[in-house]
Amino acid sequence: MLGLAALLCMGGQAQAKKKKESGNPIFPGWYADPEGTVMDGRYWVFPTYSAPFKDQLFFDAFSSRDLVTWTKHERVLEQKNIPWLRQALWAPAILEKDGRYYLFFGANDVHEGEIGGIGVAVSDKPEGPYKDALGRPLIGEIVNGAQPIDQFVFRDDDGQYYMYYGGWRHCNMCKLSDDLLSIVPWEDGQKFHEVTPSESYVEGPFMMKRGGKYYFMWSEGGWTGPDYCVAYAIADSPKGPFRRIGKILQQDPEVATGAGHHSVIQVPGKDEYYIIYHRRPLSETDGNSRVTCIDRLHFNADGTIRPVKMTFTGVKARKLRK
Ligand code: FUB
Repeated sequence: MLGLAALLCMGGQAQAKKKKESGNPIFPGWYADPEGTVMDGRYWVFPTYSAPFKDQLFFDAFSSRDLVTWTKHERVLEQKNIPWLRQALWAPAILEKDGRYYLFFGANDVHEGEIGGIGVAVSDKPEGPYKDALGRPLIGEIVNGAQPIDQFVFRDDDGQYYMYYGGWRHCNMCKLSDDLLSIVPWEDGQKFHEVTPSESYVEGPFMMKRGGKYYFMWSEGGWTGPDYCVAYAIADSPKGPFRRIGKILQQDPEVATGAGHHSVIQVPGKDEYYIIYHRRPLSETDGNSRVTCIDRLHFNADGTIRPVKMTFTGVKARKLRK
């Protein structure tokens, strides 16, 4: 007869074998604005801790080798390493450059005359700890009506890094220096150019390149409500012009509301894409009740993006090649 321990062990193995899909959400807890990427041979997701502003004083991060099993890295960035953070640590943007890891963040929900805005923290490891690199915001001013939050950093094929950012219905773009710690003015001497793609733009810009075209995406609607969603444009240049094509992610009465503030992971070297986004479970109405989810992002033959089908199952295991 099998002992209890053996039976439990077999149950555990069956459980481990069963998990072939990520499920949605991909990890427990209220987490929003997820930035997904590949670094150091692993998938990573850096989200906002979704809670009252006064409690948003740290970021956790999550890593995975297959998109199915996620490991939590607690407090990769926290208040003790950002002297000027008071509240509302929002919307991480993460990238690796020359063996160092740069974590851009929004802090303080800044308004005119206040200290806050977009900062940058650096670490030698993707899992941190990250430390504020400047001792002050990289962008603390409100230019063209854009609140300095929701930055996304994009590296073009020529090696130039651009930052897109902005809340309050306006989006600005700037060039970053080679060390990613300052802003290089445009040819006309301006530091920021407005690239708001549509009257319906609200926040959460994201840029990616595919087939020589620039895919610009952003969130529309109010993030605390059900109508939050993601729309996109395709352009021939990173500066646009951006013409809104349509929505790619929105609420589904069968699945969730408030789906938005996304990012996209490309499997390196493959024409294979995953959208990482937050949404609100149907049982929830509180603005901060947001969970991080993943689904496939597909393109049509003409290069347009197919509307995302939100699922409860998530995606199948997808290992990265060594
Ligand atoms: O999570 C805080 C804020 O909510 C983000 O900065 C916005 O994009 C919205 O998702």
